[in-house]
Parts: sequence; C-alpha cells; structure tokens
Amino acid sequence: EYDFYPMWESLGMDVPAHDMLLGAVGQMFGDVFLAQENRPASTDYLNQVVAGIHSGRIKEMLDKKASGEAKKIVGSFCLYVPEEIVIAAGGIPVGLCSGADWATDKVEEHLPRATCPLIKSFAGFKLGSVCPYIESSDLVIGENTCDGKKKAYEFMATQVNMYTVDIPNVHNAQTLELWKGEVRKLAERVEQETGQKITAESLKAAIKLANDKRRALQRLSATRAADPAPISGLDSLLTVQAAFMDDAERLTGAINAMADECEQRAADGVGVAPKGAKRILYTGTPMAVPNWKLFNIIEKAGGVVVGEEACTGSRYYKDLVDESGETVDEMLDAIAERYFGINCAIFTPNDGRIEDIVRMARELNADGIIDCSLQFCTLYEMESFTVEKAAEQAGIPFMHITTDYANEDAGQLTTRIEAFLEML
Ligand code: BJ8
Repeated sequence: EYDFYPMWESLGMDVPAHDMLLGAVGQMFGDVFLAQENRPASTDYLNQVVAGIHSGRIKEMLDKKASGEAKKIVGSFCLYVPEEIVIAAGGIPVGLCSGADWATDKVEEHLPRATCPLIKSFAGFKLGSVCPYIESSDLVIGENTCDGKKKAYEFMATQVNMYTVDIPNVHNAQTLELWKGEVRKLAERVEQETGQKITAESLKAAIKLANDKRRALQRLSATRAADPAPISGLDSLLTVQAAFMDDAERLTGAINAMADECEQRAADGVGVAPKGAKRILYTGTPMAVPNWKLFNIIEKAGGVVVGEEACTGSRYYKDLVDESGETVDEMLDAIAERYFGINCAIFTPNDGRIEDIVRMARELNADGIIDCSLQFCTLYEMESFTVEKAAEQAGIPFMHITTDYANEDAGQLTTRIEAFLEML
C-alpha cells in the first residue's frame, strides 16, 4: 500500500479534514453505486477511478510533471475551456467543479449565502484545502459565464493563479469571431504557463485524443436507447465525471470496453433495470463529483436515466472537433467552432438546447423529462419554462426540480419522483 499522506501534506492540504471528506465520499459511493444490481462488469473501471481519485491519479499527474512528460496541471470549471489546447501545450487538464458542500462558514465570509451550491462548493474546497486537484493546479482557468461564477472568480483570483476567458452570450457570426480571438488568447496564456509552444503536430494529436474519448462516449450513449437499458444513469454520469479527471487515453479504452459490453447486453436483452422500467431524460445544471443525489433518487425509485442533456452529459461528447485542419490557426478555429456549439443557458436565445432535449428524448425512447436546476441558478430556472413548453408541445411528460447538495429535501424529492414515475 502506497502512503499518500506525504503527497497530500506537500500539497498543503488539510489532511484530517480531507480524511473526513474521503471517508464520506467512499461511504456514499458504496451506498449509491456498489448497491446497484446487474451493473455491467466493465464498470469496475469506474470503481477504480473513484478509489484512486484523490490518491493514485494525483500521484500519476505529479509524477508526469516531475519526469517532464507533462509541464503543468491546468484546472477549469466549465465545458467551454478546450482541453485540446491544454494538452497540446504540454499540460494536463482537470475539471475542478465540485459537488459537495464544504467549509460553508468560510465561504460565506466571501460569497453571499444565496449562491449556487456548485460555486460555493469549489470555493469551499479551496478554502478548506481538501481538493488535491485545485491544490496541484498550476493555473486555473475561469470563464465569464453566469454572474455567480464570474464574480466568484474575482475572489478565487485572490487564492489561486487564475486566468478568465470571456464567453459571448449570443451566437452569431460576429461573436464567433470574438470567441475565436478568446481561444487564441487562451492558447497563448497556457503556452506561457507551460513554457511549451503548441505545434500543428501536438494540436492535431490532442484533437484526436479528445475526439476519440467523445466517440467512445457516443457509442456508450447510443446503447442506452435499448429497453431494458444496459447501463444505469448513475454509471453513465460517473463516466462523464471521470472524463474530467482521468487519463484520457486509458479512460477511452475503458469506455470502449463498456460500450462493447453494453452493445452485447442490448443485443441479448440484458439490462440494469427491468424491461419496461420508466425511462428518464435528464436535462439541466451539471452534476459535479460527488453529486449523485438526484440520479440515485430516480433510480432507487425504479426509474432509469437514459440520457443527460447537460454539461456532464451529451454536451461533453455529442460534437467532435473537425480533424481536417493542418495549421495551428486552422485547428484553433475548428476548436472554437466546436466549443461554440455547447448549449449553455448563458446564451440567448438557446434554441439549440431545446431542440437537443426533444431529439434526445425521442432517440433514447424516454418516457419523461426531468429538468433540474441547482438552487439560485437563475439561468436554468428561467430556461425551465421554455423547456417545459417544448416538452408539452412534443407530448413528453415533464417535471422541474430545484435542489442543492444537502440531503434535507431527499424525502420530498423521492415522493415527487415516485409520483412522476407512476404517472408515466
Ligand atoms: S457551459 S452550464 S459548465 S457555465 S449551476 S455555476 S450556471 S448558477 S455550471 Fe456551466 Fe459552463 Fe454553462 Fe456548462 Fe452558474 Fe447555474 Fe451554478 Fe452553473
């Protein structure tokens, strides 16, 4: 057994508090994931990812840095930050979004109480020194998306080495040009941090690496159209959550193995839930590790989540970067174009998201849509009315939920979800 304590201490972490966090997450993982029946055997890889999430994976990244194989670790909070750029400049990209309440008292000395739990969580993980990803990040990239994140990054910049990308709020030809400029500026900033120039060769390889991961996720997602569903929503969500932290090449291999097994299960009529279990399309705010609350409630109530129109779901993998570019400029443009298609609710209008929801519900044979917003997220709360209208027009039952990371509303949510599943 390797002793990870010296590593955590060298990162400046609060080791006793971190022990408590790891203990709680381990317990939750057992109750939520390992308690599932008929999981595909290949999901064992996900168990390993979670087991090493704060230990083996961190050591692996730090070892790569020490050997010179990687130059820097670069954290980010949003799907709009292109991982290809970080990889091509010799960095290791990691997702820093956080899915559990931590050090809330300290957070509320700097941010309002009425702030979205995702934002409070990443601030709390930093202030409580319990996240080895944030502590090992040499550069943290933020983005001007929602008001809460935008202003919280001003505080985060007092805590970490931070660079913020400006993201337009409307999609048109002119804002695409602005965005391409932002992508170039980001590339320069990352190069400056890593001390490694992005070359046509490194960028082409990074595009291929990220696209291969997306192609594997697309394969896995397609198998979920089958009834019975071959894999749970929980394991599918965890696969995308892992994609923000794990080694890309190794994870891609594991996802392809999961897709192989799930294709076979679909052909054989083997499912994680019984045939005829009510099928839910999830849409809404992202779910960062270890936020498994809602999926757990839906699936423990006998439903099965068959798709996620969310940043921790289809938005992460549905579109590929065009691979035909030859020069760095052409490839950066292709990256900008691909990322500009992410249907974040900061955009107005956001018709692409609405179309995706209805299309996915049909393709994945969903019986109902559950749209969820984290508390105090004005964007997704507002947009839920448009989503509801679209679901109604498409004749798909719809339910909106507002929740946070605490467990207080779990009983009430269970009752509401059971009633919704019953009605489908
Ligand atoms: S591209 S969805 S990852 S910004 S839930 S912090 S919006 S108040 S996360 Fe997001 Fe990028 Fe958009 Fe995706 Fe604010 Fe809402 Fe909280 Fe949110």
